[in-house]
Amino acid sequence: MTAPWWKTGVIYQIYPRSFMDSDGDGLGDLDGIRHRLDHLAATGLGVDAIWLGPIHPSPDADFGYDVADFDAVDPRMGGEPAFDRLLEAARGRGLRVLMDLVVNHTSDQHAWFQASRARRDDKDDWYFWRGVPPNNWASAFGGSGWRRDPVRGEHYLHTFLPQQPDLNWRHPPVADEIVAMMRRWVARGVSGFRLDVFNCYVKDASLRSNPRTWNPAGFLYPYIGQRHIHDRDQEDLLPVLARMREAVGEDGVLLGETLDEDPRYRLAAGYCGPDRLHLAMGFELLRARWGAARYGRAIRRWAALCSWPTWVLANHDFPRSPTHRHADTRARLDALILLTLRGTPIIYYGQEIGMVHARLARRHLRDPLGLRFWPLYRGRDGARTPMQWEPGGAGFSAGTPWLPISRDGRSVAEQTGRPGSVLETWKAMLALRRTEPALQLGGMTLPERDHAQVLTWRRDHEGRSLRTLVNLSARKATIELPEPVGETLLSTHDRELGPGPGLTLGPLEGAVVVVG
Ligand code: TEU
Repeated sequence: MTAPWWKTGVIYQIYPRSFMDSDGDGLGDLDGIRHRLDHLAATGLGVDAIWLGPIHPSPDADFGYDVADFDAVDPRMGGEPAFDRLLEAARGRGLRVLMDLVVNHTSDQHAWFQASRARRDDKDDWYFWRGVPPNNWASAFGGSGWRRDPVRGEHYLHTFLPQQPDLNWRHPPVADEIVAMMRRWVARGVSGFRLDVFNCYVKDASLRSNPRTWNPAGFLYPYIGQRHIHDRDQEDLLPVLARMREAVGEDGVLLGETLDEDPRYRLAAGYCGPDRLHLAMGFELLRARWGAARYGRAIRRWAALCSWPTWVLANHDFPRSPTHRHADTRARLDALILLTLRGTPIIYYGQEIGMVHARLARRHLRDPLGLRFWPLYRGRDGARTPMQWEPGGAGFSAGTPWLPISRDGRSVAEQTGRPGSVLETWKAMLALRRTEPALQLGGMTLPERDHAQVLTWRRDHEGRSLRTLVNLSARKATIELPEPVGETLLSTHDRELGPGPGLTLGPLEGAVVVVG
């Protein structure tokens, strides 16, 4: 039986506002993405699926994560016609398209919320309405999780911004409508969904307060002053996931993103299974600071939790890699790490050229989190700057980009065809992964003990054994392997590493070799 595409394939995350602008308004759009598909398909990187950040109409309180109409595509993105054109062009290149499903909450401008606050159209119970806040739940974006609505004269729940009221998933018509909407998008050609903070959909039936923690910062930021056990991760979520799983069909995928995937609360991985998610996102590795021991611990922990892990090293909510004197070399090693671990890799746009976190002036910030918590926390915009297609910030838009384009000298054009560039390393690693079933599906053996400098693991499949070796330190490293080393399939230093079993790796050198 052939393995499903979401196991063998590579997913590429696009932040649509920042990938490619086709009409010169400075905002990325779907025709722009369509014009750049050759960069992603077999003619370029050769990924298998693209995960589009939210493309529905949104007032942009949280830049698309506050949806005003789940059945429409934002006209600024090109509307439904542009989406249909993109789906067809992607299909023609063997690319699947996943949508970002943001249904823990809606925009406060959504018709459902407008009707609910006005007690119209049987939408009364589609949100959480109480005369006074019934518990201590806090917003992940600061302050209380309850806001008094002047129209209805009651308080409503918002896990995030007040402009993002939470849907009441215990009210049956909510799940019925969301699942029906999912089916409509699947019928249109969508291959699945990334589920935004899915573990928050269903709350405690009695809306009980969360137990407090003794974190003094909780007085300033109540969200971290409580253990989140009643505002998420409820058993009654599982039947919802089962219905969603059925909605995407045999060939579709559900990629779940939990809010706070901290294993102490709830194992994100535990939400995967034949009647629930296919994949769960884990941020252990993304959160780990650069270094073999820290990366090794993060890999070991997440791999042990998941029957089939996903791996990310960047995304739209976390800082990209910092500017560093070895930034490009590290970006090349990221390719060997992300693309040879057992599981499904998710590449974040720009990683393939080594885009680093942009440090934006306050006047350029758009993210509500950055605007609220600046300068303590400068928000997420630095990880969302426009894709750098050509030198000098050219190639993204004919207009003024919605966020400044980083002028760090990295661009697709400058790196295409240049031996040893970040882009050519990512392309070579992706090509190797496509030709090696051991890298797509093979078992993974981690070393008994982590080496202080070198990350390594072995991948085995049907008698073929490969080993990844990445020296994360800026010093030469020697390592004794448990087996002889054969051909070097990929080297960041363009050399044979073998025959081992003792090997020496140069500073920040990586390789994938045949072993055994
Ligand atoms: O993010 C959930 C989440 O983990 C973030 O709130 C994260 O804690 C925050 O961005 C600080 O890094 C999802 C989306 O990925 C995010 O973009 C949305 O803002 C959020 O949900 C609300 O929909």
